[in-house]
Amino acid sequence: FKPGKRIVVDPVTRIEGHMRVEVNIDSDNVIRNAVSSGTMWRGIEIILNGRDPRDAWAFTERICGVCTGTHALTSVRAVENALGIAIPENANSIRNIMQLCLQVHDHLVHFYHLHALDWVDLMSALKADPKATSALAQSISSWPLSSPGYFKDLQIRLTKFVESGQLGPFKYGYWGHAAYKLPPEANLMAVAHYLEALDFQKDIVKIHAIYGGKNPHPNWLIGGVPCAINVDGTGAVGAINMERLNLVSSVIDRCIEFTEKVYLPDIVTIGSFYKDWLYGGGLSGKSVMAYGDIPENANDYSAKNLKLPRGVIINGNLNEVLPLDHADPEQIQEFVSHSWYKYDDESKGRHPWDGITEPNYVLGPNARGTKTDIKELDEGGKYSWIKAPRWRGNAVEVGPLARYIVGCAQNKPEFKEPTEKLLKTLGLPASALFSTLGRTAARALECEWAANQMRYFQDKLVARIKAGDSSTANIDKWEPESWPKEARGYGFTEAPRGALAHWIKIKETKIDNYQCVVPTTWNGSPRDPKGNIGAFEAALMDTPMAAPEQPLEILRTIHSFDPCLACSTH
Ligand code: NFC
Repeated sequence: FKPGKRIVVDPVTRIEGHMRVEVNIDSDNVIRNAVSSGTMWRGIEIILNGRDPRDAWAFTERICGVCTGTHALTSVRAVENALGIAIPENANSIRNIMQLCLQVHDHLVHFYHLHALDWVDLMSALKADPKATSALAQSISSWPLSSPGYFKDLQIRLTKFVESGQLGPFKYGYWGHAAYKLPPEANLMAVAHYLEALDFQKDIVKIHAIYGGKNPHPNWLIGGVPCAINVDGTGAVGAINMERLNLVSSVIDRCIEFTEKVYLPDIVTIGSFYKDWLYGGGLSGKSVMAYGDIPENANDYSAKNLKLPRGVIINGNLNEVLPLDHADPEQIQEFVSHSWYKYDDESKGRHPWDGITEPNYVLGPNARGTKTDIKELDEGGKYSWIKAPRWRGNAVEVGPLARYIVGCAQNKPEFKEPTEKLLKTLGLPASALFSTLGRTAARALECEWAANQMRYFQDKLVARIKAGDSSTANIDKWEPESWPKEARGYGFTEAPRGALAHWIKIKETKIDNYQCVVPTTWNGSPRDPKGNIGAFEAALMDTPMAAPEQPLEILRTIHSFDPCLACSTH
């Protein structure tokens, strides 16, 4: 390995989709240049042209099976916005529960199954003392699965698994890497929770299966939700009855308990051993954006009615949260000067209502290799299937950390208090939030918030049903004859990975243009015409690597965003 050499990580694994990272390091092994690329394209925006807008949710939902349902929700909101369709209160509660359920599921799966092994050394767990592991687990939580025998049994199973030589998904981990800091007992406890979360996550998605018919890719509906409520037991139709409502309720209780007794204590324990590793802040201390989501009341998407915060912070000015307007052509624009698409004038960005998606796969003059076997990308030319979205020309970070930063800047106690409490427990200053670890911690805090909000909307739904309201859909404007000749609209959500919006133009009852600007499009964005780098690239800068031929630090920071490349390139 030669200092100064370019390091290529391709594919980046334990993410969704196809991603490549290249970095340059100095002789001191510190990253001085970072390049992130989405290496596969989907073309869903083009597939949508000419189709019935009422079907758009089902196509866009297939952009991704991980953030399953979130594109569908964004899509039905965009069509409802274009056609002026209002939904019933019960539909709003059920949509919120589905979206919050996705947050909880994604955050748990992301932490335990995609990210934890960047901090947890699986092999070191074999050396743990089960008794000491039990004492550690009982000192941090009242979670019942914590006896010495429980950890002993697990260790025996794990040892057999390792001795079999068939490590499966764990085969290529950088076990024993100098950047791992946990003692064996903390590693063993975390491995136990990895397995428990793997088992539990299949129960969480039952909420989607009940309200949306299945998971992944639950069903949605323009004008409401497709599940009918039948609580008196007499009707032939109606999937939602008391037994189903009680099952949803019990899963919600378990989500709250698992987050509070397992996930959050693990974050504190693991975080306490990595307090000195505060790299990876990137854009988070500078420019962040949140659209807001989870409307308290149906049909009002203004900031005051949204339970997740909305606004933009630019250049680290936490004293001013700027307002957002998805319809303003000057605010959100996508650039393609470094993306594999074509515009007439690539020095300019395009607002999504006027967005163009025309593929154009060419490599920059300094790329090495061929189009089908790239050795090194040229970041001076086109190098990614991800477009470069900007807010008033600024690259921004989106996601749970961005939401918590905006919420804290707005002095919202439900975001500020848990954040301050966590920082205090770890003995860290507020600035520590702007880091890889901060991103990981914000996701855990948000998981707890989302689980409790699910309880709130489930109770609200049950109270309305008890009061006699079983309405879940409004079909007044279902027939295209009732639509105007031309219409345009947008819908937005806060997907688990960040701010998501779709823009639609409808002409003669068919889709005339459809554009999605997705969380990982923001975070994984390549450079723009002015050379501004995106959130992934910014977060990798200035990170020292303990052993560059085993790029654990790159994975740690990239994983902290929970990238979804299928979404980003759509
Ligand atoms: Ni796929 Fe996504 C869509 C993304 O919005 N990025 O959280 C959401 O995937 O995971």
